[in-house]
Amino acid sequence: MSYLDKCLSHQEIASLKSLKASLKETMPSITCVGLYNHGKSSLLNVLINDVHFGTFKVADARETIMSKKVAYQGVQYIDTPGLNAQEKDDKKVMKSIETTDITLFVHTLTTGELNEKEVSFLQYLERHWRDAKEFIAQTIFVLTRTDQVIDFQDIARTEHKVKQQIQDIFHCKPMVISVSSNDYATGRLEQEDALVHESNIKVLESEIAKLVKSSKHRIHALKAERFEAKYRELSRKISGNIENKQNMLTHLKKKKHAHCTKLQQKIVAVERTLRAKYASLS
Ligand SMILES: Nc1nc2c(ncn2[C@@H]2O[C@H](COP(=O)(O)OP(=O)(O)OP(=O)(O)O)[C@@H](O)[C@H]2O)c(=O)[nH]1
Ligand SMILES: [Mg+2]
Repeated sequence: MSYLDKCLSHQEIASLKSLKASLKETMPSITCVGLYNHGKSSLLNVLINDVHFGTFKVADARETIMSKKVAYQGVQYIDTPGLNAQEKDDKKVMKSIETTDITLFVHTLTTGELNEKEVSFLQYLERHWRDAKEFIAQTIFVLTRTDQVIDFQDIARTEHKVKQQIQDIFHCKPMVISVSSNDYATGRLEQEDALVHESNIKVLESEIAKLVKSSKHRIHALKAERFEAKYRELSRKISGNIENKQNMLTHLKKKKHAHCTKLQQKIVAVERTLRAKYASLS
């Protein structure tokens, strides 16, 4: 067992190794979050070009229970369980947002503006995020199911309301894009370019591409920062350990010295007594 193994736990060594390995990984991550059944998994399928909706499970009921990651064209796409299904899910989603590079906050247009649960989640995020502007800069609010809205003006009205709601919470302008995953998939399958265009997915993809490009440099810097912080923390722990051991050694040396001195004195005393006894015999 090396000295390092004695000073650090398995988890500490594993975490340092994985942070070091992550420096080589330059794949940015995109995470879809939002209330359940609002179209997160459908959108991710479309973004990875799976127009058959087979990769990320889609259903009318609450479907995604575990987070799922899929790598596609140099980007990691992450699906999360719906917000507000269970408290532990909200915590999972919060953690996913903290570690991802780009967030897609998905909301169904047909339900109108953001509801109370979404607003309170965003308020919670605003209170706990290190920098609200940073969150807004890495997030696109995606309004889904434009295909189910009859009056186009309703889309613009809801977009406007949602923007205002987010601005009231974060005090900066968000990016809001309305799309239809279904129209995009149908358009692609039936080769109807007009439907693909109408779905607005291409606009979303081009905004995502801009964020991915700008995030690449930031990602590496952030990973290096996380690795260095861990390295410093563990170095401090090892130095502390060495210092403790040195103090212990000095203490033991002193104890040994005191013990030897006492022993020596006892030997001298015994010798003296024996000599005196021997002299008294002769
Ligand atoms: N018409 C229409 N329906 C959609 C669209 N996107 C998703 N849906 C439907 O909405 C329902 C829920 O979609 P999902 O993609 O499973 O939603 P989700 O947010 O991943 O749901 P959970 O995993 O349960 O949190 C499904 O029936 C989808 O077919 C869309 O753009 N248009
Ligand atoms: Mg899902």
